Amino acid sequence: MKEEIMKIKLNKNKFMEDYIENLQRITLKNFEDTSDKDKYFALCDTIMERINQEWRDCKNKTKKTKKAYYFSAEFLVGRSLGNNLINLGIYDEVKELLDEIDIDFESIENFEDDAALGNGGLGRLAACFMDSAASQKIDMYGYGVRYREGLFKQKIENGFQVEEGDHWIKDGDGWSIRVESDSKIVKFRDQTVKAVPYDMPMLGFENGQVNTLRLWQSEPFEEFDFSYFNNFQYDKAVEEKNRAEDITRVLYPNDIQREGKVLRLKQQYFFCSASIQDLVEKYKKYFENDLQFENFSKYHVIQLNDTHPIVAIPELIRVLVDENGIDFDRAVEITKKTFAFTNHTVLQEALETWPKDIMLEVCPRCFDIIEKINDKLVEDFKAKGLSEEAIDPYRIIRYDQIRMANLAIVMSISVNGVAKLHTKILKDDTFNHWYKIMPEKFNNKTNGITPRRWLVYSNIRLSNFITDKLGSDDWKYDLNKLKELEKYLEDDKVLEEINQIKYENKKDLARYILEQENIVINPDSIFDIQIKRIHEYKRQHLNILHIINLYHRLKKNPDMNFYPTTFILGGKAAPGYFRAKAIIKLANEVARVINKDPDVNKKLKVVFIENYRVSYGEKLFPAADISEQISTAGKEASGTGNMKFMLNGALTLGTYDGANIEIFEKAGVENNYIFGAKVEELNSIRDSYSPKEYYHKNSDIKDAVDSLVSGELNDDNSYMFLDIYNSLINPQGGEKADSYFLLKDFEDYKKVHEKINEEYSDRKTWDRKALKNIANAGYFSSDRTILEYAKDIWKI
Ligand code: 26V
Repeated sequence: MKEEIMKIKLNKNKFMEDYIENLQRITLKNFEDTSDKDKYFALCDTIMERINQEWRDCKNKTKKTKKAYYFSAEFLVGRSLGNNLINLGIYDEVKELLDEIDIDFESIENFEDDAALGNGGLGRLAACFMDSAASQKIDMYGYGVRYREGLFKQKIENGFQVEEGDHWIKDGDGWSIRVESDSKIVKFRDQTVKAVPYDMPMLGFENGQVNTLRLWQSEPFEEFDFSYFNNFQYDKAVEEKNRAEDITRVLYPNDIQREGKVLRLKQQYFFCSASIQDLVEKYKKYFENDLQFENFSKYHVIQLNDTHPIVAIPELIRVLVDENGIDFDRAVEITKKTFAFTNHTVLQEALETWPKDIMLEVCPRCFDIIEKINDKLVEDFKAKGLSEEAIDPYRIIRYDQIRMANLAIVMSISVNGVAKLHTKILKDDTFNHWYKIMPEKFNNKTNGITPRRWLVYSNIRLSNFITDKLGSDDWKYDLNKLKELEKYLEDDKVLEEINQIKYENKKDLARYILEQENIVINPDSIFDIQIKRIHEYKRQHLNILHIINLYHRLKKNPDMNFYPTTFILGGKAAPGYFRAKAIIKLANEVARVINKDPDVNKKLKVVFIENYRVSYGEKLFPAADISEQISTAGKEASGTGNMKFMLNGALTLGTYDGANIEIFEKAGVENNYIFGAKVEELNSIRDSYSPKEYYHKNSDIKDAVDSLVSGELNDDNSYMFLDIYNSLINPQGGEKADSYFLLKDFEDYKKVHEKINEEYSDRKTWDRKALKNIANAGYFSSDRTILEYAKDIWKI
């Protein structure tokens, strides 16, 4: 492995010369008159110039080889500058060079807006996969949407979430190349637009590989427009322009919750159509003799990231049949060998279905094709003697709704879940009917994270420590090598170093939080962190109810044995998800009350991070002592934040859910904190569960829940706290009480917190547990995950 590595040799003088030259050229200014922002963009330019040759070489040498295509409506890339420098192996050198001309790298870095082209886990996973594929020299292209506005920016006003637009490219985009000549025409029933690709280089880690992330932007189809201009119909022309640009104007901010909007399906069809056209066009160019597309599936495998890109399936059939004269049945056969499908959630509200009339309004031909596939499927089942009723769960179209997952399962070579437990639930439950008739399609690919961004770049102290202790940086290429750190488990000096690194990281975070949130926190306290999208199933309100109860107990009993703790929460709520917004208001209100109370605020602090995002995460993960992963068992498909915490030496406080289970397995249950009911138990009590019983029997639960409506906490007459209260013990309008089992798990959660609080003072034991977690995080590298996809599914 290592021999192949072509660390780009940095010719320092040349780099500096180019940089200053670029800076002055793009600004038409002398060096001393340029701004920090100019300096940031000139640095992007200089790096893009340096990788251009390798990028072209990679594109050229893979023209006629089998490639994987990762189709995803979301790529949550975050910032690229630091990461690209790390992957090029020139981070330190460039930092030093800039230093020589009095440019502070960190301050320039802040001029880069996050590319927040995703909601959460699913989008960030796609970005980690891009990094890992390039780092493992796997030829994988990403295909997606270039949203003009990324995920909204979150402002906290008087404790409430307020959303603001995120026009992330308003000052330019240093990391994309607009490839005008590869533009495609996408036809909707009522509109024709031009899809223009913007290519982002995805750099492998110190290996010379540059893959491509191709994001499509919707623009007016020119000829069409000009006719209006020529006829002086300016308003009409502008209107058409806007209508075209609307398609990729904004990322839908709904994580999990689905929304049946025409524009959303248009986005999906838009990027899938452009991408499929791109593949077919290139295939015809490089394999000009294969007019029958005999070998198409030998050269292409398309991985569908959840249900969002599934419309690519009928689109490939359409292009083959309507535009290339392939027979329908053959086109279906070719297509069936090309696609693979990943599911990312078992929550019913996220499994996409599209009403027939919307599909007809957007891409009528796709509906035709889906209907044909469905008819054939139903016919086959009938031929096998199945009754109408027995066929129902398999139908792709039912009650005029198109069930996208069913379409993908029929038409794919592989269906996978994203953690062991999740895949088991898919097989036993969600897709059990499919599993029964095609078990060979189902497989598990436990998620992972890229160690470059989430350790090498974001936690330099720990990264240097590891290299120092292992005597080389081989672990960056093969994260399993971290296992060798276990030889230091009994080495007091090394454990003390781990302790010191965490402490320095906590001081950094404390400084940053003071700057950003204007809250003073104590780096000597336990940092207990829960950062993720806000959702009832993730149970941030369990965390907050526990904090309320803890506060009351501390207040009543000031001499209580208690290790000072800082609870940090962060995350965005979907703008239309009232209860998730209520949870944010509650967190902020609890923080306000506690932080200003002199009786407790030396021991207890609560922080709600404003606008949690990738670049804030890079500061939070390295500083955590405790990683809160407290979803209701069976609900979190995998989780990936849990892995980032583990890799940075935090201990997991978690339920038996998603990848937590595998984390406990690898690092040892005794080195983490597990609590709560398991899936089997919850399944068996689901119908008889009575949260009121828990409420009446346990005075801590009653104390916490009552505080939602006692007047102690003020929700500014929004009725938000009453809504949370009702959801737990006083359900309205047919809703089930406490459907996420907070009250059932409360007592266990409280106990495990007490255990943590007690055990934290024995720092040597704690640090040993942290080391045990770091040493066993190797499995959770997305390098391992992507290699499994390549070997088991893609066969490349
Ligand atoms: C669904 C929808 C529905 C339509 C509107 C927009 C939208 C946007 C995103 C989603 C995806 C929900 C599924 C998801 O994000 N799952 C998460 O995937 C992570 C990566 O596999 C995994 O770690 C998390 O546990 C899982 O919740």
